[in-house]
Amino acid sequence: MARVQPNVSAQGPMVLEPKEEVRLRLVLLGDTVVGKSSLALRFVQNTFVDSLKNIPGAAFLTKDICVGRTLIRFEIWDTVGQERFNSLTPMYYRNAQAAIIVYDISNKETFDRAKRWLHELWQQKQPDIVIALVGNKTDLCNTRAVSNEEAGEYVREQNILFMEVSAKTGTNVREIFTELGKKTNVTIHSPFCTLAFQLRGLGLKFDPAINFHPGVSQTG
Ligand SMILES: Nc1nc2c(ncn2[C@@H]2O[C@H](COP(=O)(O)OP(=O)(O)O)[C@@H](O)[C@H]2O)c(=O)[nH]1
Ligand SMILES: [Mg+2]
Repeated sequence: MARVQPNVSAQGPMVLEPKEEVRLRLVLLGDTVVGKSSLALRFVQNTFVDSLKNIPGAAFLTKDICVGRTLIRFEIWDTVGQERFNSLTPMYYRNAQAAIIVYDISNKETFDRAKRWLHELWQQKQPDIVIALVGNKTDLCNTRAVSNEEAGEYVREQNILFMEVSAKTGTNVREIFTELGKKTNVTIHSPFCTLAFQLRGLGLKFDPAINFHPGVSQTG
């Protein structure tokens, strides 16, 4: 069980227990080589690997963060290359509570592909899924091909979260996950999810997730 870090105040150490814990199943979507795995690794381990071939094929990572008094356990599902062949099945994102659709700001084609992923997600009609569009590689702004304005205008129409980030420098990476966590936490308090919590409190497991990848779990 993850613990909340002690909060040191002028009066001495004070431990703030979380009022609740939520599990958040998040999927990463987007074209190949846009930096999905790099974003996950930056968020979970605060590391960056500059060479594609050195990036481990992490299918499943976890990370706990506190948002207010809520401990959010992100369960991050990353593809291990299936997106390259357009072979991601809807099963990959069917039970997701949050999705990050990634594009590379220096590659217009990946932005167009991200729009198609969003369209695909809307078609699934998943209630309460919280979606963020993320423009990665802001460190490559010299070769930018998608302007912040263009992407911003698009997300306003779609009413989803949007942030430009860099997995390489770490800019905005924690921020976008935190924003998603906050928004999902609001959504999670729908009557359906409240019931799930009550069942859990009674010791009954409510687990709609389908695990179909073997994977490693990392908490930190
Ligand atoms: N310059 C730059 N390169 C990045 C960034 N994020 C990822 N990359 C590189 O882009 C390539 C693809 O990254 P990867 O995470 O494997 O992409 P994925 O196929 O979407 O999972 C790798 O060579 C990464 O080092 C970034 O923010 N800036
Ligand atoms: Mg990858």
